[in-house]
Amino acid sequence: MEYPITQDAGLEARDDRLVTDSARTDRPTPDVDVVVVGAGIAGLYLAYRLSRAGHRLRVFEAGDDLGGTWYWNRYPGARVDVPSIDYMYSFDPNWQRDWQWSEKYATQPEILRYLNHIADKHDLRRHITFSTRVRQAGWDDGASLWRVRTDGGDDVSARFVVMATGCLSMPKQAEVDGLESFTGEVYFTSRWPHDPVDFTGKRVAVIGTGSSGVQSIPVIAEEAREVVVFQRTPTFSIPARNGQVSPERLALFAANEADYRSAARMSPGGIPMERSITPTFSVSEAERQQRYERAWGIGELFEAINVYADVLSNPAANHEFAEFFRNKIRAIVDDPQTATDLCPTDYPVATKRPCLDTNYYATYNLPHVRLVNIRKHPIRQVTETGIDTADESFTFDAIVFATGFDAVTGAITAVDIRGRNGLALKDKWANGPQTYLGLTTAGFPNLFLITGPGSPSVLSNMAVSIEQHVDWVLDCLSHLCARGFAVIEPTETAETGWTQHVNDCADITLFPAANSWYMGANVPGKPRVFLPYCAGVDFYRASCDEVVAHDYLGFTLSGPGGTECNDGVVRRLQPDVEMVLNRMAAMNLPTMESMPVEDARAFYNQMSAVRPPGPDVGEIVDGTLPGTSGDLAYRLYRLYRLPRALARSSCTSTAEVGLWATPFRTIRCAGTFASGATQSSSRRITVTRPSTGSRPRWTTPWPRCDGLPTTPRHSAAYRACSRSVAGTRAVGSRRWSAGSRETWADRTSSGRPC
Ligand code: N01
Repeated sequence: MEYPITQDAGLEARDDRLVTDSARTDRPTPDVDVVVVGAGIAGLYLAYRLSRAGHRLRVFEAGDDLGGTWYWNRYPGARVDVPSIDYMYSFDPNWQRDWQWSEKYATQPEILRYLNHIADKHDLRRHITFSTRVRQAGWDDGASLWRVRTDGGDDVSARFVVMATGCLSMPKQAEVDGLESFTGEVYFTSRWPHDPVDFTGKRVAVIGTGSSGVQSIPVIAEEAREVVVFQRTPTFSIPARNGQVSPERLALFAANEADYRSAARMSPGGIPMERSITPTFSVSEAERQQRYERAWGIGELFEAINVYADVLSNPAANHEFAEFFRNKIRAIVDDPQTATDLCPTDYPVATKRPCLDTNYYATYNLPHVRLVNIRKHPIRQVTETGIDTADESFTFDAIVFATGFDAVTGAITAVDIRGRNGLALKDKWANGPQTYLGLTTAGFPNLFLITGPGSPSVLSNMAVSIEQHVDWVLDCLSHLCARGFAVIEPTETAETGWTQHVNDCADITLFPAANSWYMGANVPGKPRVFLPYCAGVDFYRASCDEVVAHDYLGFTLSGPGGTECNDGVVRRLQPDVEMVLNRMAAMNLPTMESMPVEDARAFYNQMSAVRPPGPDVGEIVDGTLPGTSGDLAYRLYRLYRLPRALARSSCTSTAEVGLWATPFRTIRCAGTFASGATQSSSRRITVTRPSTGSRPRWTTPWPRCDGLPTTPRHSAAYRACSRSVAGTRAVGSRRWSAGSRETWADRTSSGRPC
């Protein structure tokens, strides 16, 4: 039995397998196969792929025209911060025949022209209903379809809904008192007027110094009579060194575009780049300074952050890099107090999105530009004529809010999405988003999220991540059709496992240390959870591909012909183990199990040597977990210093002792028995959090997992890794690159000693 995907009468289907006759099923035929919400970069690519595959679709777009982010964010100085030729579709072959980027970092108008060019070239507009906001989407379980309502009165049924709403599209509120009394002009960078704004001769306030503020302040200062910047948190910004598109990059394209695109897809950030494997303190200070200078000079964000392997995990390494930045700021800015205020000191570099700028810091040397540090001089209110701080009254003709977004989840939960049993997505995510692969969420069948929380999204080149997600969704629809399924939904097990993996990855980095929009910390009341997946585009893609290769691991597929579910967790290894293995693979080292134990131990010691020491280990507790072939022993080390994320937690599980010391809140054991059988077992720790607004992340019981981790190479290497780390028997201890935690328990086997 096939589910009723029907052919768009006006389209020639490219993939005949997808086109089926709805009359052959007894299910109600929906109005369309797919509703897409949003006509930005993701919505346009969905329109292209879905229409070419013969699906009937409707795209709803709240804006009066296409472009998403690039439609709304028209503020002065708005540009992309990924090189233009990397920030474009790869599906459009021979693009150089009819498109050329004029600059290394294209302006907003040029990117919008590009998106219009693509839409016209591939005839995509006819699928889009503009000026229409999707208000509600409800899953009808009986009919196995979505019922979608818009503010334009549309009531559309669809087999699938795809949220292509963008990660940075729901603006934050102004959050200042008295704005309604201001008689001058008010602008939001995220909703800039379409008509030109002229600041010539005006006194302008800018609130906010993230990417939008950093880009717009120098341009506004070129026109305005006076600019006062109200800064809550200073930013790290590097010079963009904009100009012509790099001839070297164009040459790479000309040589082999397919290879170039493929390298981007398999890179850490979605731009062809070797992942740095050099730890900061493994080289001399002179070499470090040389590399920092290169990072500052190259004018590319991803390259700069990639300067050393441990910038985002080793506090000491991060501190040194941050100090290099601060020295640059001090060297550019003339007034020492302004320079001090512009130097970020309360979060590690790159844990808030760094900026690319043109003349940002130098702008503060202009006589008509002034910085107000609102941590020292808080804004009291907006008045009729300007802004009052605690100790000064300012008069302005215009106020510009560059105060950012309710990022990643804001635009999704703005739609009233109701899944099975009427569950609202907003309620499900009240304590933080839970997704499987950032693409789907349990209880919401046939709902896809493009670059949703738990995927690399905002940490990557969005163009590459969007294409990967859309391609995955299209492949999934083909699979469902080919196998006669109508509905796909992730299991709780898979979702819990992935959500934990996303958090585990973040927890071994410095990201959680910042009050960033990555953490939801910029929106009052938003749960403090790290939203994107930080292990990289390459590793993420591998996970998505593995899920498919294992018969849609972690998904339930159902249809008239029955139900199929290969339940499981796609990433079981602790991320630091994964990191070691991936680094070994990058260095083309033999797998650990193929090394003599001494070599493996030496390798591991060498890797540990470049990490900072963790805190002292306290109490040690032994215990066992049941395995199918016998008990597995574990040893647990209790820490005296708690990881930051758990500092306010209390433990309520039976295995309380030491549990809050374990970075991953899971006891895991794995063993190889005399019979040769391998098995592992784990128990999830129950941690309740007394504070409000935090996610009850650790209350779900973890299913006992028998068998090996999914990747054979990893499982073998993991056993070898544990074995060699532990010595001949037993107990492993490990240092964490974040330095704020030390381990825990490793495993012993009750079978053959390892
Ligand atoms: O927003 P932001 P953005 N009172 O959240 C401050 C992408 N982007 O629009 O840090 C006073 O970064 C806030 O202070 P704090 C890019 O990914 C890309 O600038 O919360 N101040 C911060 O300084 C970027 O990261 C480009 O303490 C308040 C600023 O406003 C993301 O979009 C260009 C405040 C907001 O900075 C968001 O950037 C633009 C308040 N009540 C954007 N509330 C490219 O280059 C907030 N702030 C492609």
